[in-house]
Amino acid sequence: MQVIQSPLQAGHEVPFEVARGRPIPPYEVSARVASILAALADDERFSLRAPDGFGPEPIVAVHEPRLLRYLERAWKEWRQVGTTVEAIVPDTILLPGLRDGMGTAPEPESPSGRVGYWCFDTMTAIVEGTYPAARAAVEVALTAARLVADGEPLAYGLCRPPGHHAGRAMFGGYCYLNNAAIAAEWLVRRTGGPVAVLDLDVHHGNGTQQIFYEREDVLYVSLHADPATTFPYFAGYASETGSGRGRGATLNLPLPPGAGDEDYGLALEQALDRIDGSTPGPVVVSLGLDTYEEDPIGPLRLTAGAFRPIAARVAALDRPLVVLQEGGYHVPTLGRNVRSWLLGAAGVPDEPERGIAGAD
Ligand code: Q9C
Ligand code: ZN
Repeated sequence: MQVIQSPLQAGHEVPFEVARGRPIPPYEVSARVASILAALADDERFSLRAPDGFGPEPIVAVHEPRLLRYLERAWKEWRQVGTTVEAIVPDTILLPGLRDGMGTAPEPESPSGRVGYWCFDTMTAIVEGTYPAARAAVEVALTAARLVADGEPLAYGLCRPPGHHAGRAMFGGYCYLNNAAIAAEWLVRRTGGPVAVLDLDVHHGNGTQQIFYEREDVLYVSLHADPATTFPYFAGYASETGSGRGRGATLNLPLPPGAGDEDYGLALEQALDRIDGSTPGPVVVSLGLDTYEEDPIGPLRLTAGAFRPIAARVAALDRPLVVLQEGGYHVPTLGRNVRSWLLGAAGVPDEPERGIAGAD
């Protein structure tokens, strides 16, 4: 199986995230990719390759062009005003209520104002290497999509930073550009047919849902921890089912905190039934391993042994799969869990797991 990855991801390393009012060490770190690459190394079933270039067109097909311009310029802009900044984080965020009844606000001119116009949280800092990494993650996703469109049954894009929380005109949740949505839209245009997105990250993919909410040709199906108690809090409820022409083309399956393999398996069957009943086309999988029981921020409790059978169930859809990396923050086991998932998706029979350096 082809594994697409870019060394530019390592240039995105934020110094902290602000959570519950405090700066803390970031969870979304490049060591995550090192863990994954180590687990896939020296195994001829995985062929590593670099992404191709696609240019900005597939990005602005799903994102507001001014968001892309903002991300491109943000770091330079802070430098130009002469402010010393370790990382760009908003302190004043455009909550819709602020403009209630008064129409829209213009994009501010100052760097401090601008970041709060585009970014919805305090955990998604911008550093010098952020934009190149985010652009590379998109190329990784599109290269995986192209391989699948050209006939591969399965490709894995090791995207970092992740993407599913980034919406049409906003970013957050460790995400800047929505890799999965960009790949899905590219596939719709390339194949002329429908595409499904199966979001298995523990957090609801609010950005992906938003981008396709009124679309009937992109089915969005997500299993995630209940947003009533888990980020992103403001989207991912079961009552959200799409609107307009997209009515019925969004399916949210929230799970209570603490849910384990069995509850998850039942919800997965519902998710797969929905996809199975839709017009055939490629499936973009937003693969988060933050459903794992040891994940430091995910409240679900999947065991390591669950990932391979979950992936085998997804593969049983018998549709082309573009698997894209989203979250997963228990670095010592992340690579092993990704590897289990990919082998399950590829239909490789069960085998004794290799030891993981540092994990046991
Ligand atoms: N400080 C993805 O998994 N909130 N994003 C974490 C702990 C942000 C997760 C709370 C979670 C974002 C792609
Ligand atoms: Zn997540």
